[in-house]
Amino acid sequence: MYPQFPPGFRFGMSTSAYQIEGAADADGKKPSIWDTFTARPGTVRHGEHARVAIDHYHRYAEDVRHIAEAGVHDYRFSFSWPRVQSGTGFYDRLVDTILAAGVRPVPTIYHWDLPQELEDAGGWMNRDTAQRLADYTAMLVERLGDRVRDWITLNEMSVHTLYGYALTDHAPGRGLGLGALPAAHHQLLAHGLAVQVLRAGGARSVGVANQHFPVLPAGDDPDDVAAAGLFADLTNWTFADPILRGEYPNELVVAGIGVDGAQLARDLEVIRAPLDFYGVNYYEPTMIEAPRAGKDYAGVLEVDIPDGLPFSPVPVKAERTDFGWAIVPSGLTGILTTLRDRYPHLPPVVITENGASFHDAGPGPDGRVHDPRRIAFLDAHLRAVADAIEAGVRVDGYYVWSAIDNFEWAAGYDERFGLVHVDRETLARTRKDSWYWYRDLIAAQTRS
Ligand code: IFM
Repeated sequence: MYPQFPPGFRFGMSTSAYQIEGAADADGKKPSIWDTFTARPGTVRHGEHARVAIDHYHRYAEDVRHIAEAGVHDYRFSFSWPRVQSGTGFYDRLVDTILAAGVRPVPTIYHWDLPQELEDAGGWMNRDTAQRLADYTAMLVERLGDRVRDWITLNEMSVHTLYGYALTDHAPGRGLGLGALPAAHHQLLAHGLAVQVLRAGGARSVGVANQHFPVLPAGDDPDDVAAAGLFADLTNWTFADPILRGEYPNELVVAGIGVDGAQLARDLEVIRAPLDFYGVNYYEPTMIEAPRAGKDYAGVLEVDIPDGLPFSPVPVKAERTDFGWAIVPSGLTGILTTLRDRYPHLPPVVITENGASFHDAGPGPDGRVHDPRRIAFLDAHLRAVADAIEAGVRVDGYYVWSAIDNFEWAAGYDERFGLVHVDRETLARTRKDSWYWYRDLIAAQTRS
């Protein structure tokens, strides 16, 4: 009944610090770019913010129980860089609690919440921020490396660059267009420097979490095919090629990052350091065409791409989540086989995020949260992973995004990705039907 995976396959759940912790000022924490961004009117749906979020900072013990009792092997969370600047006390408690529950902590070092003071010094447009991330990584290793052995460097550098630096939809909301490419290079450099620090600190496994999706040309017209190719370069391959084959995918990107030849070669040597696993976050494919004069492309993606660029997104014909994202499980098989074909030295893959937002109502009279569409989504995507394994891709694990309903960035709290429901008034947690389904799926695996 349940999809089956090879022995040793690791099931997990994912979250990130800013989306769940709240406690915005606890421990003397200074603001991150998301604290600044959400305080600006008009940036987040309904004017919501994450000063309290789901109060994980105070309720972490209960949240870890919800995670561990599902029987997962791994829990992927992230560190808040500005919180760590004033100490790791909260993370000491969190890591100890995760380990005591028999779960392996797999933290992400950076999931988009840059300290505001670093943004004031140029943020990811400033090369020095890469070194600052390496220093912060060293602090984490020193304080937590005795208990945390498995690490993810950065989350979705592509989305952070595109939404936060190229567009204005996410913090820091710079709107630099293609001028944002240096922010991509500096995050990649930060990744490479962090890998060096983690290796020196005796890490057991090191990976990265990149968002990937198939980019489908809208038709056979060569202009559409070229437009889709460029879009794929900018969104997928700019962030994977440097890591997995030590080069950028095209000259436009090389020109955009603006680093001279000799320096670029040295940087790429750092960025291409071998990894133990490659994290893939998958949500939906994108369909692209060459822009047609006078056609309105607004509202196709969650963010609008400005006019004047040589590609435009068009809707993928598919059923949709309540967030409006196309449900295409075969896209996950497709991107996994594409990665395998593109990179002869692809390390084992872990699906570090996959999931769906449905606007689940709170518990009904039976006390349950019924989310059959999430169960169908997860089942179909896990089968798509099994298909990729069958096709010869080595996939070692799968983490659901997300363990628990949380702050979905500019979309606020309407978008619920969790296996556990959170009541917005009381913050009470209720396991959804999908939580029970995931628990039973894990228990139903043949482990030998
Ligand atoms: O909530 C985000 C997460 O922070 C990064 N990956 C995509 C998720 C859903 O949008």
